[in-house]
Amino acid sequence: MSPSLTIALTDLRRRIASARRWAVLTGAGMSAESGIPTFRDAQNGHWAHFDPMALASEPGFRAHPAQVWAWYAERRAGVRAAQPHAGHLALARYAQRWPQRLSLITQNVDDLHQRAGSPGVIRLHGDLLADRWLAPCPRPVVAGVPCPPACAEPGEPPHCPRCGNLLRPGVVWFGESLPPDAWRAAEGAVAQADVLLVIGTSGAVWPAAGLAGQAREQGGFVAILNPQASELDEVAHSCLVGTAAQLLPALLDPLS
Ligand code: BV8
Repeated sequence: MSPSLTIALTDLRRRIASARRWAVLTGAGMSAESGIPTFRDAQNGHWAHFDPMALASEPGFRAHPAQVWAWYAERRAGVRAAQPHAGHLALARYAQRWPQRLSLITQNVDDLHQRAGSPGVIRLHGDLLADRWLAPCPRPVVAGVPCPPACAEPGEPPHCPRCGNLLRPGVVWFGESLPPDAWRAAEGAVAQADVLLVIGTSGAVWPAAGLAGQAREQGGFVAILNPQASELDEVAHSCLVGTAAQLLPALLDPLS
């Protein structure tokens, strides 16, 4: 580890140790070392092969339901096969040692933080492993009979046999508002945070990316953990160049 990184880690650890409350915001890079592709990695990022607006949006799903459903099915299989790595576990150990001091906010739609044991994860962009109906059900009960279970044709999204409503992934698509409760919780956590650690995000997706600037404006110390430069570097006080699985145990285990 370079001397400058060691200094930055030591300084950040001291700030976390003296923080009354602090927060973490994670992005796809947090899951990279668990084998889940990020969005922008050129060699294997999801978006290297697809136009996110074409797929991760309601118009995209309505236009190409089978293709979008297949993309999410493939991603779900990848998440189910993945395991939390040392960075997820370090965050969970810290949270268990110091309950109520750390708020964990994620842009990710996988469940790795939860499976690692982190409590109360604030999920800004929903849950990849959940389904919900594409449209509000027009007639949930007909003649006393509730909706029949969804049925699926191979390769097609499941649909209601009575009204044709489609199931869709329980994620927030582009052009959709974030879950109000999650967004309020995230803004509230950042407002109280003496430190915000931003891990594994390019800072390209809003309004989540705005949380870093909000933390800075409110006097919080903003640190970034990322092996590469990001769009948030200019609002950071400190940039730790490295990966989540490498740096989080080094940062947090001495405190846990
Ligand atoms: C909305 C679920 C209101 C779906 C996702 C300004 C304000 C508000 C909105 C906008 C705005 N400007 C533009 C918008 C619109 C849009 C947007 O942000 N567009 C972008 C593309 C410009 N935002 C929205 O639509 C949001 N909704 O604003 O609602 C509204 C409502 C109606 C009408 C108008 C407005 C909704 C956004 C949510 C989209 N859904 N996910 C799915 O997953 O399929 S976003 C999805 O992409 C992820 O959840 C994640 O958030 C994002 C990808 O970003 P990252 O996580 O940063 O990943 P990326 O690959 O980019 O970067 C990885 C990073 O990790 C890199 O920096 C890399 O160096 C690093 N890394 C790699 N390995 C490691 C590592 N780091 C550490 N360790 C490693 N090992």
